Amino acid sequence: MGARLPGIGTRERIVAHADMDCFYASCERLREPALEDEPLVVGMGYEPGTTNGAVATASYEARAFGVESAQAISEALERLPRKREAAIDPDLDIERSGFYRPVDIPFYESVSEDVREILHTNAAVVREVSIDEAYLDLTERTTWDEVEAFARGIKERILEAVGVVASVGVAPNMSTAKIASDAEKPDGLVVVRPDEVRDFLAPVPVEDLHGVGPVTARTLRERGIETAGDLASAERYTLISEFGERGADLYDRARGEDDREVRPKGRPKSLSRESAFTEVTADYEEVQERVLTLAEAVAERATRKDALYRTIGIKLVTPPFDVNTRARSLPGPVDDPALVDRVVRDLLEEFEGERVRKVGVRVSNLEFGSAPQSSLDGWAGANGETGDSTVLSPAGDTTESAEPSGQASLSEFE
Ligand code: TTP
Ligand code: MG
Repeated sequence: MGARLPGIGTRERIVAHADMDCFYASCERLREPALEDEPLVVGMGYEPGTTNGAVATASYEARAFGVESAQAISEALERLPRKREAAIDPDLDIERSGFYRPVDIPFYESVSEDVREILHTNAAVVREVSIDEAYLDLTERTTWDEVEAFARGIKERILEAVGVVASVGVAPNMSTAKIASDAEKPDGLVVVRPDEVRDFLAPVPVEDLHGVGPVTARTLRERGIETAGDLASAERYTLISEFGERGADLYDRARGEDDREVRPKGRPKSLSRESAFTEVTADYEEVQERVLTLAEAVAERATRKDALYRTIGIKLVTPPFDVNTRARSLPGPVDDPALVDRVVRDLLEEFEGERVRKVGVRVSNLEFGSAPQSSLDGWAGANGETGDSTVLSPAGDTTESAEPSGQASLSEFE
């Protein structure tokens, strides 16, 4: 698409990017208000006897101690000991300690769902990117003169109705909006008008650009390119010869040129939930209860999304880190929570007595909008399947996996 002439015939799109602040920590504070304003770390592996976990996120108070996402939990504990340790250890300063809570994805998903509802009410198009962020096309809903107040309204509604804080960035395109939402976190609201895009981007370090991971950033820095401004004034063809088509994208985005439309995500191929035990357990009842809770959540989600499934599967991670998957195919697509419960119980039986680290449930081979096979007995003749070739990915994603939608979504996860 060619360059736009500002103001003539075209109206710049108004794109917002919303990203919740320290999302998992904010969720924990919803159900435990005493954690408000406290250093709070959400992660795994901090309980005595467990070691190799990582930080999922840290509240901004905990970040002040140097704790951050993806850090080894041992390092986090060094920087910010647990409050309960500090209370009994005279060598530790209680003022320099914090609270630790385990990750609870199903709960965070439910909070995320509430936020999404508000986003959908306020924008014609919403592209959900992860559990706590989404792009909104606001072009039809507001104007450049009014968008700041409009975006503030969205933030207020999220805070009032859900109780979490969102940072929002507004710009004429997705890549700039994403940088804008990050620019004044926490509780940020940054509007970058069309004529301000180049100046806004110029000082942004290359690693903060959409699509630049650590490897690309290092290569760019070796070439003396440290900011978006440097990229924007580099030679386009040099970037292309070095990085291929991505070089062209980088160049364009550094100049604030990004024509991607905000489009809803493609339909998921599967719906899944997983959950890890704080400690490995061989208690079959405990395992079964957890699996059935997940099964119920997955079936409920499928119903809500009008998804019919032809395959129901479970996953068990056993020590050290063996991923076992079992799945059963049904003769036809169904939406039947009771059936999910039965199949999952059945598939699980073989693992009675096993030590289990983590469990998951997935429905797949989804169909949308067609009539379900009404019979429960549909699955009586279903063929059992086992093994990884079925549906559960060993990578263990905790949410749904989406169809590629034609957008360059890879860069969003680099
Ligand atoms: P982010 O939006 O990257 O982080 P955040 O919301 O905690 O903090 P902020 O946006 O204010 O900087 O990720 C959203 C959630 O995803 C986060 O709360 C926890 C989870 N997460 C992980 O589990 N591991 C990770 O390495 C990262 C980056 C996030
Ligand atoms: Mg966030």
